[in-house]
Amino acid sequence: MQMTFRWYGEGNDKISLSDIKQIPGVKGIVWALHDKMPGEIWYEDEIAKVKEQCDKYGFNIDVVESVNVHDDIKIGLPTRDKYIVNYNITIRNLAKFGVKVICYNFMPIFDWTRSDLFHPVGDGSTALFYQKNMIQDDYNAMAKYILDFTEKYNMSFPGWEPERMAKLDQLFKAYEGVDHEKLWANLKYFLEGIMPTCEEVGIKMAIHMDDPPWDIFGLPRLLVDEKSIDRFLKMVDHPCNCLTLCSGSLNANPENDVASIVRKHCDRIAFAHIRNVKHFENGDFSEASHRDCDGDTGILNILKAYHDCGFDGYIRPDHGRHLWGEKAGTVRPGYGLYDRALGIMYMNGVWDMLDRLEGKI
Ligand SMILES: [Mn+2]
Repeated sequence: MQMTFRWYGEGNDKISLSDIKQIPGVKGIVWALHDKMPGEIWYEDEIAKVKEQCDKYGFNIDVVESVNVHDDIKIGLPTRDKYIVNYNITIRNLAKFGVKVICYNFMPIFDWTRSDLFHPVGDGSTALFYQKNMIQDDYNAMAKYILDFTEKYNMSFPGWEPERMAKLDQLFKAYEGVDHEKLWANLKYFLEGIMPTCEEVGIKMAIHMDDPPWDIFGLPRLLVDEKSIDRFLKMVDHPCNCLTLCSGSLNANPENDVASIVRKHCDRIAFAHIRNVKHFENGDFSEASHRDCDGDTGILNILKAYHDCGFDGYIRPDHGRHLWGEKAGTVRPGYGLYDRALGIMYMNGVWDMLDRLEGKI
């Protein structure tokens, strides 16, 4: 495995590359141009700037998360072809700077969704929290909670661009008639439009699981369980059509056995997100530390599965809790420094021991 750490960029992240350099074993920065709207081309000079910043610390920029997909592609409008052309140009530009994996998602309108960004865990720390009965019918109330937060603290979240969120009712109208089958067809059309470029320049497209893995506000969600992952990989059976297997997103549904999905599809997992989730009986869930016993996701089984498969792809700790003074306004929700660094050390520890038991180190 190749350990990475997500970073939101100079001036957009309170965590510095120098901070990240001090976490043992981090080889690469998972990055993006966060001021880009979905559908815009990423230009070479903009990419070169990030590469230069990361080069100074010896970090690779092999993984981008995310190049967001324009709504017209997801809806299947005639204008999608223009945005697919732009996407291909961005893929080519990224490849010129050594990028190997592009993480993206295909969720209609909303990206990851939570009802509380700083929920007390019980030990003095806070974490992202999903209260099931809060995310039912009123999408405007949920969007308002997120947008008020981003405005108050002057930050933007990928997938929650205020420009898009301002037109929520219009967006919902545009997605009318886009049911699961239509969305699958639109995803296939998109992938078939970019696979030749990916093959030519050696980039893997790695779709992120839907978070949470079920329909919300009547919008279809596709990448939700083993069956849907099987369908996705078969639908476009190409070595560049890969997964960002997010253990936390999948395990928000406790029925999902992430370790067995790892064993089944390891060769098509380009990027692994490791995150632990704690479930409550009423269907709510909270994010937890990466330590296996702090949640229900089965982190040890998942890491063992990756190790058994000889996984040499990219991996990163996903969301962490907020610790030691990290709070709203000082930290991006889920993306503090400390708990993700602890998560890396936990993963390093497990991985090193598995290597040792096999005599590899
Ligand atoms: Mn994830």
